[in-house]
Amino acid sequence: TEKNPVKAMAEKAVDALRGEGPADGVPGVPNSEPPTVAEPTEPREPLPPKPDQGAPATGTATGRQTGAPPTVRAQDGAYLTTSTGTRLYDTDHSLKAGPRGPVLLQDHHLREKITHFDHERIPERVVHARGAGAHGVFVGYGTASNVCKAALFGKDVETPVFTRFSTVLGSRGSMDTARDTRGFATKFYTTEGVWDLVANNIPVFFIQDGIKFPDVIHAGKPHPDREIPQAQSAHDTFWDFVSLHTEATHHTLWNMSDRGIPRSYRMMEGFGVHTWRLQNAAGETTLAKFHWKPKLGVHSLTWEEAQITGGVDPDFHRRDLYDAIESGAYPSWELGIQVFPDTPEQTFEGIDLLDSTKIVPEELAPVQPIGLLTLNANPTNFFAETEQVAFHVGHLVPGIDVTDDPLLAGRLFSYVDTQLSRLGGPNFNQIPINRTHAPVNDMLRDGFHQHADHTGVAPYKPNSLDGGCPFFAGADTSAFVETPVEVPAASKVREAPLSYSDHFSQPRQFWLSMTPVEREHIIHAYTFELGKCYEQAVKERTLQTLANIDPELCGQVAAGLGLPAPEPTVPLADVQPSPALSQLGRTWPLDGRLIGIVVGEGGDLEGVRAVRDAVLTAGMVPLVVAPAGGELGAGLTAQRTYATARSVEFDAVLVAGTPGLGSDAYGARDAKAGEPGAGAVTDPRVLLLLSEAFRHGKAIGGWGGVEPVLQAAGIAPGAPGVVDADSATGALREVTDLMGAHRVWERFAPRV
Ligand code: HDE
Repeated sequence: TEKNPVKAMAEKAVDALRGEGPADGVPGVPNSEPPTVAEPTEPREPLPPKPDQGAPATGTATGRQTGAPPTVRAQDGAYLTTSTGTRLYDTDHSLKAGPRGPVLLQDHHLREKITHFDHERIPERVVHARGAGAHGVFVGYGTASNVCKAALFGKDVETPVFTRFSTVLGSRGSMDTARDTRGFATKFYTTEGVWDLVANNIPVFFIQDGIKFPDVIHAGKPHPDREIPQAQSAHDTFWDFVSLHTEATHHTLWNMSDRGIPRSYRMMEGFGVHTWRLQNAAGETTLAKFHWKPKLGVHSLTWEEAQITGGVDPDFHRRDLYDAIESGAYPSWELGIQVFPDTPEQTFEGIDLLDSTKIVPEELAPVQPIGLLTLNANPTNFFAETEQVAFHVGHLVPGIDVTDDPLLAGRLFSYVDTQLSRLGGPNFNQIPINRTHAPVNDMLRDGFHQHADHTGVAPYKPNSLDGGCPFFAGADTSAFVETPVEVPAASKVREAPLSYSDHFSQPRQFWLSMTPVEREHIIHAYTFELGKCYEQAVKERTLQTLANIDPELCGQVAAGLGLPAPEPTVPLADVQPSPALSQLGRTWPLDGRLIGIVVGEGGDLEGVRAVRDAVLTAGMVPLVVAPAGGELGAGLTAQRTYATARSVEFDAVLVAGTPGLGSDAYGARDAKAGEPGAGAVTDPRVLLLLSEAFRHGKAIGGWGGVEPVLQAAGIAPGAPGVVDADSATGALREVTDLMGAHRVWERFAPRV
């Protein structure tokens, strides 16, 4: 019988690939190189999807209920197919007229593959382009029920969530550790629909009115002519704007504080910024501000660490979040609310609750815990989940409503609008990561990327043809039930209330609430950023805003810039410090912290193993740093080498003392303990690691006669936070005690 021609062609192609058979071509010239690494040939089932990647538990965007066919998954079956499921025998060669002939237009597979690839990118977010996300669960404490009827706050109610953290200014590929505000957006898939709490790690904003958003972002983004600098505020246009637009002073000061350079997404607070209106089951309303409090405490990088990390590991925060979750060190935050009576003035203790450049100090209105968020699963596919997730401040559930904050009004418009161009049409809520877990029956129809097969003929109300369906819910179970807030009779104006013109009293309060070390960091930050500006007028104007915050701050920054310090133009506000604003002075759990353990040729491997095991038992991550990779003996493997390790990765460093911490590369291998030159010939990369760790205030512990090595790194014996112990575990014990405070703060010598 005649051979099936397609099969014959396939066999021939496979033979040619394996280099086993002749194929048509130029005589003597092989058609393809034989593969050097063979692919497995046996088909196997693809890995099962993670449970959290499934379709919504109940209902889908189509309004179908449980029991409906699951969402179509990508990657089913073992064989390569086209996008329409037709199996393929080759995806490596275009269809040609002979092996050296022209490519034929009729190659549908080539065209499908290239066309799809050409359209793989979507526009990045206009702000918050760079981010990282994770799945998790929110559990209500039941403590909010007296002020808010939202089902998710009920006692022990579990709600699945997806959280995305982000920087604001940089592009998708920019570094994580830029000095910037961080986004902290959470999508709650509640039984009553989706609630998005689109928060930041800074509780105030640059502007009081949404209409100014394009201005502040245009000023912060790279200069339009050269498109530099990337992901930074240290340039003229940013400081030009914020020095002219003094309502930005408070947010800018937070950015210049350590809050602008978090240690980890896991160690940031989150703030809903605006005041929201809550409603309880009895219909009573309360004004509230939302706060996320990290269980691990609020911690930051030092500026030098942030800069080094930007080059050494631009994915530092993304990696930290992913690794922590993968290793089971699930980060968690308590959600809390500050509550205020819903009075017609909408002020609290004289603070305008509709002004998003103001906080209400926690000492005046304590943050009351209402639930716990735990992030416990990484995304399976970054694009599908983290990139396509679409947050919107108008995604609200019954019990949570907006106020008249004009900044919030701008956001209510912007978040849907931006998805139309970013996600290509109005059906972005049907993308799996955005789907509600509640049944949908919305009468919205058609549009680009419509996934629903809507039934019925009457997507309008009132109707009789679909039996009057869908019906209205009662006011008690609906969102957007307007509270009859009185709007004072007024004329249409483009104006702000008088209270919005106080731009300096809360910045002064923030400054006065900082410890001396934190103030020193703020001075350095302003001096650095303004030092990067070219325009004299911009520097001078910014010094004027600093003078209106505090003369000491202004004087120190002016000295750093070599400029005179101006006098304040407003009376310095008489404000009480708010100690809750400081990050220092407490101790915190160490879950998922990284400890570098440096060992040299012939070092104390038994000691290294003992501390590695103890670090793991304590829920932290040990990373052994050796001169070269591979097995070290004593059951140890090097996770980092002198070439790949950098101090910024570690929260603390342990050093197994002599014999030598040298390496072949630096000819130090033979330097043994006690011999002349031991220590002095320590590999310079180890010295750099130690001196940086010291400079950045990290705990350092050694054993086995580590003193010469420390001295070679410029670290004086007995310096604060430097432990020279008798044993490996002794060193670890003292180092972990020090780590609870995050850094050895005594190493920083503040001037103010
Ligand atoms: Fe946003 N913001 N924003 N913002 N915002 C966006 O929406 C906007 C503001 C925040 O991980 C955009 O989907 C306006 C305050 C976060 O996907 C856009 C104004 C706060 C994220 C937008 C603000 C935020 C965004 C861009 C002033 C803290 C990232 C992409 C009126 C409470 C969400 C997108 C994510 C993203 C507009 C001010 C937080 C353009 C107009 C205040 C965390 O719609």
